[in-house]
Amino acid sequence: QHGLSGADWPVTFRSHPKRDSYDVVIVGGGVHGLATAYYLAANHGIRNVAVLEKSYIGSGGSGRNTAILRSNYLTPEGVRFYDRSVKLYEHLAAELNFNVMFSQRGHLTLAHNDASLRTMRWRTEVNKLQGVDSEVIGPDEVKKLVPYLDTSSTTRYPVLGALYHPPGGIIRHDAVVWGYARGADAHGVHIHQKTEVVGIDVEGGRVTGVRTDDGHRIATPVVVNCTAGWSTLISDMAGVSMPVQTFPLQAAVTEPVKPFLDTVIVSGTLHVYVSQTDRGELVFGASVDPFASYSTRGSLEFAEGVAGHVLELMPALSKMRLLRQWAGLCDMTPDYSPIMGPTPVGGFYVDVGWGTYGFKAGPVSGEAMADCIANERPPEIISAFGLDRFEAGRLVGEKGAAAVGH
Ligand code: PYC
Repeated sequence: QHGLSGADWPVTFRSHPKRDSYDVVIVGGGVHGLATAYYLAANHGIRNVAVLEKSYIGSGGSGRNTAILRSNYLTPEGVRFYDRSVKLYEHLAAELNFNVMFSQRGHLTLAHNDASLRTMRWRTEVNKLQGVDSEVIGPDEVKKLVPYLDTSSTTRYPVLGALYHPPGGIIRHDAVVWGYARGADAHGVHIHQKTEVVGIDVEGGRVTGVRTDDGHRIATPVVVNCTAGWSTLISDMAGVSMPVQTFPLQAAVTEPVKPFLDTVIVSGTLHVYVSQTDRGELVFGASVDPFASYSTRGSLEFAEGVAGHVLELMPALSKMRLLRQWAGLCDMTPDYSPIMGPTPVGGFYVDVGWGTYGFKAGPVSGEAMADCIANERPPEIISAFGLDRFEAGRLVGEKGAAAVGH
């Protein structure tokens, strides 16, 4: 008996009445929105900040991902950016005084053909040039790291090698959300759950306020769109159109079993990734669904497909039972890189277009967006990700670094 009932649990963050005005209003209470609020307050002393969340915090992509962290991307801009996130994650438990359970267990992207091996070598070289630990290893080394993986040469898609990325791993995603919420709250940020933004007021080309579904009008000179799934709808309210299409991405977990898998395994060819949580469940993910939709329901096609491909990798799992499955919404951009920074509407900022990479980018996005708002210009680390790159043709192609083909 621990002696605590629910009523005795310490409050993670407080509720407040809404103010009539804030210096900054952040739309979206996931890891991006909460981290932006936290760093605005902690790094820049901007505390009169509201985070508006239409459901409960972490109910979108932050609670629906597969909790994988890594920085083994393809472009120098992407590698530098995601590496800063991994570095922030490494110190996040100490920064927030909250156990986020980051397990840097190593990340393996399997290559089943020559073309994939070539991409893995390319990524390795780009990673090393940016100081990120990645290397291509052969099937024997893969087998040592993952004894249960079928690395025989007789499978349909034999393992020819892998991109091994030791700093990659998994984390407790809810703890990241709660930790940032608690940290932001301690600095005076207001977090308003069950508050949907239904309008953004723009006058003379500048944001002046937001309207919420409970009838409030909140005046503010700065609105930050930190949503996923609804990023185009929120941007449309400010009159800014986004080159984004939204697709569901499904995932599933099994019943818990004794720990046997202490790396993250990804197979782009088989469209599947697998890791084992600290509770012993196996977490499976795949590609986005093949059609644009806002649905967050799981499908039988996904469960069948993922199970079949996992068994091609690890036939010994055939008796395991799936416990649950779910979907999150992925806002795909044309180049698979995010859209971050100011927009043509004064005071309207975006931190959107995360595709399947959003959760892992939470800390660096919060840090960079806070810097961007406080100093009124994008910091170097996100300068390549501006909305204007599509018109200027300066794309940052990260499709080749997707965990699986989409
Ligand atoms: O990019 O590592 C990744 C990833 C895993 C699941 C979705 N995206």
